[in-house]
This record gives sequence, C-alpha cells and structure tokens, in this order.
Amino acid sequence: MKNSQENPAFDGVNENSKNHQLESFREEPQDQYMTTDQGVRVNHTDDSLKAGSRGPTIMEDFHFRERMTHLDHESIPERVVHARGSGAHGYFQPYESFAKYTKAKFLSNPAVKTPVFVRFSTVVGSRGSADTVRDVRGFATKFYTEDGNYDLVGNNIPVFFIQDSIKFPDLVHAIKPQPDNEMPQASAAHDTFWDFASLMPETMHMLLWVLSDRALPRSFRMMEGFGVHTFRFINEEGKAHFVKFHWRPTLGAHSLVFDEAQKLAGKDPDYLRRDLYEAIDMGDYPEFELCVQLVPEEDEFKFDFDLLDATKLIPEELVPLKPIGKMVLNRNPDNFFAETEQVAFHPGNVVPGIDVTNDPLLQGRLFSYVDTQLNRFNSSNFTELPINRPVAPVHNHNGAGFMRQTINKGKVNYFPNSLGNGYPKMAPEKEGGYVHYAEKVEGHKIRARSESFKDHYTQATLFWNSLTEVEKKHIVQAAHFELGKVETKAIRERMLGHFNIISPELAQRVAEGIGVDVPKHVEQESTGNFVADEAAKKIKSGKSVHTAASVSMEKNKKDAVKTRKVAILLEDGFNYQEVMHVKKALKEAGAQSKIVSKLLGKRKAATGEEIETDKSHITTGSIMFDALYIPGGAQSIAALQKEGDALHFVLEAFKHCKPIGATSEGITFLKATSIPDLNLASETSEKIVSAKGIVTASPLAGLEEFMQEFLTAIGKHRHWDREEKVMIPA
Ligand code: HDE
Repeated sequence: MKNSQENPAFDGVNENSKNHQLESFREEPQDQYMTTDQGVRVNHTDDSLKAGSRGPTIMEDFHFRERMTHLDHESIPERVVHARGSGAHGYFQPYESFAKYTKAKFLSNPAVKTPVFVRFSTVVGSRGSADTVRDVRGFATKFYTEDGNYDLVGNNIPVFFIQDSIKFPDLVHAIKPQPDNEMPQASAAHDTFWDFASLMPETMHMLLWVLSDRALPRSFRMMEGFGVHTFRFINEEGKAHFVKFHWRPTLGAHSLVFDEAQKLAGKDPDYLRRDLYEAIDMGDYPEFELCVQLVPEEDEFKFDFDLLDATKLIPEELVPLKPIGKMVLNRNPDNFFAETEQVAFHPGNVVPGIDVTNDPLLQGRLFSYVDTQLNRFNSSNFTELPINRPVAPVHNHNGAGFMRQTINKGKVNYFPNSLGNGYPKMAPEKEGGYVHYAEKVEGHKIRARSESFKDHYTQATLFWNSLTEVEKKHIVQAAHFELGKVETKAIRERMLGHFNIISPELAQRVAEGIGVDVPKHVEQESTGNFVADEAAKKIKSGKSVHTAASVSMEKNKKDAVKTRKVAILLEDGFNYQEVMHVKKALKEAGAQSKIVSKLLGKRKAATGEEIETDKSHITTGSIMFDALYIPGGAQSIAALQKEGDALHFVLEAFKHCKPIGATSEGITFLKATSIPDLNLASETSEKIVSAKGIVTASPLAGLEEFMQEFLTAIGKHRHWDREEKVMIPA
C-alpha cells in the first residue's frame, strides 16, 4: 500500500510542466451558477431567509450560515516573524552541471528548469504593516526539484543578530512591539530592542547592516539574498564542501532613502508588494543569479572567524563568488492566501547533495519552522497544500490528522510489512535515498559558546571601514533616529560604548546626534580577546582582510535604467513633441513614464494634441518615482508654478537625489524653485548641461542628445553629491 500524492505522469521537472501539482488546484472564474459548498445551486444571495420581510432570520438558512461561518474562520495566525510578505512563481536554471560539488539534481542539468516559489518579507511588522520600514527582508525560495522540495530560507543581509538560536525568543520579544502597550509597530526604534542589543555584543555586526541602506530596499527585485549560514555540498563521491549561498539581482542592489521610505509607508504601504506584482504583470521579470562561496572541508579553520558563526560573513575578497545559475520570477500568484500566506518554508527541507552544518543558529531553526507551521495550520497535513506539496511523488505512512487530503488505500500503514509487499521500500543512496553527511562529532554535553565565536567587533569594523562616506553618513543618520527614539539615556550610552570599539569615528558621529557622550568603558562580556579553546586556537591566525569592497552597495552599484519609473510633470499647454520624444526614448530603454498633473483627465498640448493624465498629485508623489522630467510649454510651466504640489514634487525629488530632466521652458520652473546653486542650461545655448543628476537642454539643443544624458543620469539612480543641500524644505 502506498501513501501517495502521486503524479502519475511525472517524468522530471520543468517549469512548464502541465503536471505541476499546483496547477490542478487552480480554478478559473467561469460562466457557471453559484453553488453552496455542497454543490447546491444558489437562487438568491442578497437577503437572509426571514419570517416575514421584517422578521427574524431563520436558522434553517443554510446558505446564510455557510457564508457567515466561512468569514468567521477566514483568518489563521500570522507568522510570528516575517508576517508580511509577497510571493512570486518562477523557475531556476543552472548555467552548467555543478555535479563536481553536489549531487543535487537541480544543480546538475542546465537543460532543466526547476519551478520555484519565492516569498519576500519584512521581519518585525504584522501582516498589514508597511513595506518600506527599516528592517531585514526575508528572501525564501522553495525549489520544487525532482529529488523533493529544497528550501533556501535566507535574508537580504548576510549575517544574523545572534549566534545561538536559544536567544531567538529574546531577540524577537525585544524587537517586536512592547508587551505593555503593543508599540511601536514594525520598528526597532524603541527602548526594549536597544536595551537587548546593547547587552548583546554579538548583535553589533548585524546592527550596522540594519542601520545601513540595505534595510531600505528600493524593490524586492533590487536586493541581494543570502543563505546566512554555512551549509554543506556533497558530491557523488561523498566529498564535501562548505557553502554559502548568495542571490544577486540582475538589476543590481538599490535602496530608498530613509525620508522617502518613511513617507512611502504612509502614502503607499504596499509599495514593494505593488512593485513586484506590477513588474511581473508587465513582463519585467525579476531575475537573480545564484552564487556560491565554496570552502573545502580541510580549510574549515583557515579563517580568522568561525564558519559556524552566523554573525560572520566570508569576505568575497577571501573566497570569491561562483555564479551557478539564474532564477526568473515570471508569474504572480493567483490567490494571496492559498499561495503566499500558506506557503511553508523550512531550512531543514534539503535534498541529496545539500546538508546542514553545526551552526547553532541553524540547528535551532531546524526545530522552529515546522513547530510554528503547526501553529499556523493546526495540522501536520499542511505539506499537502498545493503550494507546499512537492512535484516529486510522495509515498509514506504518515496519515490522518486535521484536513488530510490523500486517500490511502489498503490496511498497511507501517514498515516493515509483508502484507503490502514491503512497500513503500527504502531507496539506496544511488537511487536518491537521502543519507546525512557522516560528520564525526564528539564532545561533552555542555551549555556553552565556543570561544571561537567570541570576537564580536572585528567584522563590524570591517563593514564600517569598507563603506563609502555616503553609506557611513546614512548609518550615522539612522543611528540618530533609532537611538534618538530610545528614552533611557543609559541604553544610548551603552550603545556608544560598543560603537566606540567598532570605530571611534562612528561613536563620535553618532554621539553628536543623541545627546550623550561616548563613555570611556563599555559593559561587555568580551572585546574579542580569545580565550584558549581548541577551535579558537585554530582560527586565531587565520586568513583575514581589513576592508572588503564587496560589502558596500555603492562600490558595487550597477547602472540600470530598465524598469525605472519616471514622472512627467505637466499641465495644459505642454510641449507635445518633447513629451512624446521622452516617453518613447524611456520606453525603448525599458523604463516607464507616467503623466502627473493636478487632476486626472485629459491634458491639452500647446499644439492641440491631448494626453491622458496617469496620476493626479493627490494620488501620487515624487517618492513613488525614480526620476522626474519637466517638459516645456509656457502655459504648462506657468500653471505648474502656481501649484504647491508641483513645487514640492521637484524639491523632494531633488532632496532625495533623484535624476531630474527639464527641457525648454521646463528650465524656468527649475530656476523658480528655491534650490541654490543649480547649474542649468542657458536658453541661448545648444549645450546640454548635466550637473549632479540635473539634466537640462534649451530648445536649441537636440532632444536625442538630451535623452542620452538624461538616461545616463537615471541609470545612476541617486546623485549623492546633492545631499549637502539640507535646507531643501521638502
Ligand atoms: Fe527565521 N523563522 N528564524 N530566519 N525566517 C521564521 O517560520 C527562526 C533566521 C526566515 O516567507 C518562522 O514559518 C529561528 C535566519 C525567513 O514564510 C520561524 C531563527 C534567517 C522567514 C522562524 C531564525 C531566517 C522566516 C516564522 C534563529 C535567514 C520567512 C514563520 C534562531 C537565514 C519565511 C515561519 C516565509 C520565518 C524561526 C533566524 C529567515 C518562527 C528560530 C538566520 C525568510 O519558525
């Protein structure tokens, strides 16, 4: 007898496979009668069954009862962390066979496209919280491989706050809203989090990443992903390598600025979800390259940190990334609840060729995920849900429980058995049976931290020293905000003590904004002095670097125009030819343009043509765009100059360092703003001026050449050399 979610026609995995288990569960809206859950056709759904039209509702109204019961039971517990997320389907395809390092089949055949489902998330906020808050982003991928499901449950920051999962409940309690007043929502900026962090030096490295712009991604499509822990690859011969996983977005990693992120949280709390959904809907499929860092087993102790310590990264300068394949997200979920909400990831879902290590943070995760899913789904049968069931066939004796779907035949539900001819049988290793890596482990049962984990500052310093001045400045500003919200002075002071160990410069710059002095001493358990234990001795003289350009987003910035959103600000009387030229050029470059005016409806050009407004000022703002273009047309500019919203639009885009283009009379509008020291094109010159991301051209200049310059400016994303203009009132 088999316990089977069998797919009879299963012959390998392909993203287009009609047999993909998920597909048979989808229901298209059809021209059919409404029915009850029992399949009875409904004749009237707008009134309950009553004793007289003004009388009480009658209990026998099965249609009413069924509708109400469903609504009453529609909610399930949200995830205790990562509650807010957005999902997408797609596929993963390796560049070439990676069989030399792992026997995982989905990494060994470049012809096979393995279906995937990805869920991006914030960590701290509730399901309904805003997308753009300062937070780590989850980046979880389920690969539906022919060997079974493999989950890579990562984050967009390569290290974690804590080293041992036993501290996870404390971390989560401290960062979540406070227990007395349930405040603040989706934010670390409160006393309890910084109290905890300041007493836990191991959080220091990750804290700097969270204070950096990494915690404010411009788009889920533009952020990196990291497996964080060291995992293990095992090949057919049983040879193992340590492996770190990285996702690199084709569009490069880009961030919002904090002021923008905060405003977006009010104006469009779904900003990142909408961005992902719309991009996929329009065919701008997000792409990520999967890269690995490989360390031969024998090199385990060759670094000046412990590979099992999740608060450390392996600098790419020591072990370069090896690209191994590409993931394309090409389909939106049809139903948020059935797919994005019900998907259940687990770092322990591994396939032959991939195994875990003794990282104590990872080990604890191996327990937590299924445990919390039992709370979410109230049944161990959540693995049968369409989004979670593997495309590989399932045969076993797991049975019964709430909401069991599979109907197992026969009387045999145990192993060994003779009544069922011994089925389902065991798979030998060469037939794909999973065999755990036979690592030799021995030791005393001891509740302790390895001494090799006790240097909490070196990599925080490495991170700080590797950033550009702009990135450092943003960290300092973020610390002014976060610690500025901490009411207990002693906590602020304690944090400065840690910052001082990381970098006196950092501590001094943060101190200037939070009203306390850098203390001379810091309460801490360790400043990185190793005590002798075997592992510590082995790594003490290991390989190290003092700066690592690879951790800086700015140093690795990719210029990209594709999928960028450009606002075109105009009113009646605009220059039609300029607008159409710019729109066409943006489209050809893969960018989008939207007409923004005071009101929705049609706008009339100076030459009589009409154009439809996409967004009115009240429904949008500069924060929803990557760049801004102001076309000419004397009447249009005169109208814009009378609109506070239009002026605010330009000032804010300037303040957020976004590219701004203006042609002919559009330059007059820029001149009329209060922005000091603008370097603009002269009305009597053919010369196009491009300065600090402001590109201007008089009517004498060619639109082609203007567009070239403007596209270059858009590709750069932000023009930080403008940031000193703090007096901009926006
Ligand atoms: Fe998670 N984490 N986590 N985490 N995590 C969960 O599982 C946990 C950690 C991550 O989109 C929960 O099903 C422990 C690191 C993502 O559905 C829970 C520890 C990394 C998601 C849980 C960690 C992650 C989760 C909550 C350390 C990056 C969202 C709901 C001790 C490598 C997955 C759930 C999704 C979700 C436990 C630390 C990533 C409670 C115990 C490190 C992306 O089980």
